[in-house]
Amino acid sequence: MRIKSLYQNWVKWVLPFYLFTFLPFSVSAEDGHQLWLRYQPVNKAKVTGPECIAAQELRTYSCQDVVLTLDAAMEQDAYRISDGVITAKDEIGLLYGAYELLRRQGRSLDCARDDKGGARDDKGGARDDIFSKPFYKLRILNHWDNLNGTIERGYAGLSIFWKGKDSGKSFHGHPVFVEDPDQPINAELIKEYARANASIGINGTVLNNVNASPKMLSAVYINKVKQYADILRPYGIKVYLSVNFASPMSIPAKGFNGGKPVKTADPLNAQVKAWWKAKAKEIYAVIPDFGGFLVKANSEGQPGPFDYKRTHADGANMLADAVKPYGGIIMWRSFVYGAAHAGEDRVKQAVSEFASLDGKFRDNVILQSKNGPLDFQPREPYAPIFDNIKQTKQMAELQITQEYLGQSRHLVYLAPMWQEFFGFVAPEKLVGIAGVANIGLDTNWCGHHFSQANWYAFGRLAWDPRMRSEDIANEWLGLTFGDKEAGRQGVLEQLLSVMQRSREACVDYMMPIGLHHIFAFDEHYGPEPDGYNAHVPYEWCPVYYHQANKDSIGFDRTHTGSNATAQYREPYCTLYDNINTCPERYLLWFHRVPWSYRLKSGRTVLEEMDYRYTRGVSEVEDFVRIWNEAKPYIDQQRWNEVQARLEHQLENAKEWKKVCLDYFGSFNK
Ligand code: GCW
Repeated sequence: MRIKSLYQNWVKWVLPFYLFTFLPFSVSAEDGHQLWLRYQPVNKAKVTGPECIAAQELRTYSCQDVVLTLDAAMEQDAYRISDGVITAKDEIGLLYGAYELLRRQGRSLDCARDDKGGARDDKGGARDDIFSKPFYKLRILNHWDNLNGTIERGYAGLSIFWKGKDSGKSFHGHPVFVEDPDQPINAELIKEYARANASIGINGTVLNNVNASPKMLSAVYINKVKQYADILRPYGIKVYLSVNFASPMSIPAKGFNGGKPVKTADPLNAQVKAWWKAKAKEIYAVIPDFGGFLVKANSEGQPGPFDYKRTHADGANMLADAVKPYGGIIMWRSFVYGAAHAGEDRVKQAVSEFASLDGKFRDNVILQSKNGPLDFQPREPYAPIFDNIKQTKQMAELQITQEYLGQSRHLVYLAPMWQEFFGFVAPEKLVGIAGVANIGLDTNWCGHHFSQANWYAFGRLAWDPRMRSEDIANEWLGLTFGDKEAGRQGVLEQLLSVMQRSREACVDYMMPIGLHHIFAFDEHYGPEPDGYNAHVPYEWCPVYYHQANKDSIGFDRTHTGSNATAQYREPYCTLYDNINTCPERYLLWFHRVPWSYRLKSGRTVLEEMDYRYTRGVSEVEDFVRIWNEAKPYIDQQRWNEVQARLEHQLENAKEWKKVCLDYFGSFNK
């Protein structure tokens, strides 16, 4: 009784008061699930032309009438927008054009702002003549998702593709999940995922971890992949799978040897070849436009051709032959170390292993290499494999998930780093781009609202690697936080500055002047510069990378040391080899210096570290300040969530500074 009357009073008196007082000034609640696609239905545009997803999207969200037309002479995926007419070769091109139109309109999020009822745009309005075509044909996300639903290096919850169940066992206090292929797929969520990707031009997705389970290729999972392919296809997205090179040894292939596996995975063995051909046939029978395979072989314990004294080319070509009749491709990763060239400086091993194989790969094999020669560090020099491979097709692999850049807890915008990479490796050298996804089941998809910007930026750069990181950030901010309110523009400019500075800040507070891989073991989040463990490979230990002792610090990779500099093309080879010309941002990556060494600033190594770590921390302090000032302009939930993470980032930055200066300072009394 009492509860009821309290409720009635609340509805009668308190609620109207709140509504009256606060609603006009509040910003609507948002949880980030809509990503950069926060369009509100307008339902007033007349859209004519072929009936397709582009037409549906425009009919719902466009402020202006649109005519869709097909022109068979146009290039695949290209579109033209001119005076309210979108032209493309097929419905996918129309879809890309539609999203471009909406992107331009969405920057203002308000039809009424344009007096003619059309899209408002900083560059002069949607009625401009726009022609756009993707730079790369292959714009692919790589999901490191395991069949039991966990994600390797995933920081936004469990997998959107694979669901596991609790095994009842635990490991280090965490429940152990096992595969559960009986669980239905979440078609609605996958459709949202498809739409988000199509809106930024992504046209391929690898659905499982490169540390691949052979079970991925079993019939029950192929059936699931087919279901995904059917949802993604209308959005122009092909599916690909990571494969375990030893799959023939444990999984049956339809029509092969009565369902019996093979006793070997040797790529030159006739049975193995036949198994892969049968498997390809089985897949393509249900997914005729299946993209192909991604392979991590002889790396970090994965099986590969080297187990049979065969080369990477033998392995890749055997798979390439299996998918060739169907137009499939093989993306073969060059991220290898500790196998054929164990003991060699880790950053040299990819070139050592692949350079002599250049030209020996089939034309449907693409060598996929990380942007740096080590492993997605906050800063690395570019990977010299891009200089050494000349006759084989190459793709770059970028990491969207921030394994080494604060994961989904730090605000770090990655596009400036990727842009830096393209400054060394001309986009023309590559046939495609892969990005290790940062997507999970979290409501906001990426864990951190600002991590969505990295997914967005990846797509935009895959479409046009010459886009400036700043322009991409601007677009994303406008779409993600933009609104009608006056005064917001100044805030967005401040946030743009935060994004643009964030990567450099991260380098400063984690590993300035060329320090690298000084992360806590395995989790790769916090600092552990003194990390050493006799039971793991030496190249997993932080001390391997800085080699600090009482006299000096740094890894000599010049001609007097490991000679990794010799793998670079000129002028970089000479530039990096000479300490006087080597950019100081790579100092301790390439050079070993006495503690008394003075940098161009006049500071000693330790003084410079102190200066940089301090600068990194104060940058994050400034990010916190800016975000606090942005509060009136950002909806509450997203503001709170970002604020909590920024506070955490600041604490972490201070910890990095303290741990690293204490440790390195201990050598340099
Ligand atoms: O960076 C390392 C990661 C591994 C990852 C590996 C790779 C998928 O720590 O988790 O494994 O790279 O790229 O293969």
